[in-house]
Amino acid sequence: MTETQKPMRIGIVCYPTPGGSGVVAVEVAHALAKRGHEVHVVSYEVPHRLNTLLKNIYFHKVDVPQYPLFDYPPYSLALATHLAEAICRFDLEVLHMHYAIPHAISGWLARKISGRNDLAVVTTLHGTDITIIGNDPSYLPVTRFSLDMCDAVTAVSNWLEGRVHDVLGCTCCTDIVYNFVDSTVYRPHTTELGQWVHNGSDDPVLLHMSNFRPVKRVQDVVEVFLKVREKKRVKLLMVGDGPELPEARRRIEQSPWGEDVRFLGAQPNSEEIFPAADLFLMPSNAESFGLAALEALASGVPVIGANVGGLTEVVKDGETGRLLPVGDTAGMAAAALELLNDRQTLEQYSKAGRADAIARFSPEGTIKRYEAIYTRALKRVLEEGPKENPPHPMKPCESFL
Ligand code: GMT
Repeated sequence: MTETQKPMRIGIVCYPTPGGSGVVAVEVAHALAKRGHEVHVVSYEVPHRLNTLLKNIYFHKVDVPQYPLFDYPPYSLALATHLAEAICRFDLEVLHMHYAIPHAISGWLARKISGRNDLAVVTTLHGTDITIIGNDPSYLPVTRFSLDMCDAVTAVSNWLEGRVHDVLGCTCCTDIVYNFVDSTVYRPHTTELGQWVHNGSDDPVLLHMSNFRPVKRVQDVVEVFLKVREKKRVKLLMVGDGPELPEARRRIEQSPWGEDVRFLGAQPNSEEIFPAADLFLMPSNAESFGLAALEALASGVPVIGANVGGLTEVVKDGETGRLLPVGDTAGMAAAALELLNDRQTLEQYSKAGRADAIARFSPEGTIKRYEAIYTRALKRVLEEGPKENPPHPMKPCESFL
């Protein structure tokens, strides 16, 4: 912490599931706690990766009561109530919401309920909260309103920042704060898993790790593997779970190469998995950042992916990986083969990727950015009070009716 940075009491709200936004929120919480801030994490389950044994970290579970009348229990209201309680009980100064829906509006409501006009509400946008779900006609007005009423809004890439204005029509000023990686944790090293996967052979390993949702284009991962495997002995490691998993498994089992693929399911220690790979595959339809790609780079694993969204800001095409058009599995397979057949270039990419991850995505730099944003947001709210009126009052029929 800088000498002028005094410790703050910060509430962090996130999804507890293994997705990137929850992982980023928890890593931010850990890093803030290590820097002496008091951090209160609020969610409906203990988030994946949260280490509550760390000094300065507290976890508060949101209970969502069921009632026969509720087909859809209102989580956003239960969250607002729990947050208001936490604001008062722990005298929170800042609420940092990760993923706009529904967290941003719950934060706004919690401040109203608590009557604490000196509390700053900051929201970090992660991707589909703007590009897909936040933009759905049923949510767009509330997404726009809740972001416009925040004291600060951040986006995880330049690309996503552009979408805030284009897609939502928000005029909120959005800071770009890249996600980060701890390169002392994500680093090239020999792992037991690597030895197990190689199973005594020198065959290179392709890795895919995700939540296996359609946006990840997992079937393209299978396609790339099959195309590479026709030309070269390689193995494929599939890590994660989700709706696309059964189909991927079926296609692999029907291919002649089933023996060369391992499906590990969702795993907690991804830092032990990346170093086992030679290349990481991320052929997604959309990525506002691509945290797993960054973790791969820090682990010394070049990325073969799609040239979409914020992924182009994380992976340097031709230096730390190769980015090709979405769906170009032939191009991705060719790029993978080119690198695997040229160990010297692969090594060069691996070193460059790790060096770039350390240089551009360090935890220290990111946390200092967040501290500065909290301080600025607090100053704003203390001097001007919470915003009262949205800059874009909704017009009749503007949304969907
Ligand atoms: O936006 C989502 O799809 C969910 C979110 C998550 O919780 O996994 O993923 C997004 O946030 C990550 C962390 O900032 C980014 O690394 C991912 O690129 C982003 N996913 C998409 O844009 C599809």
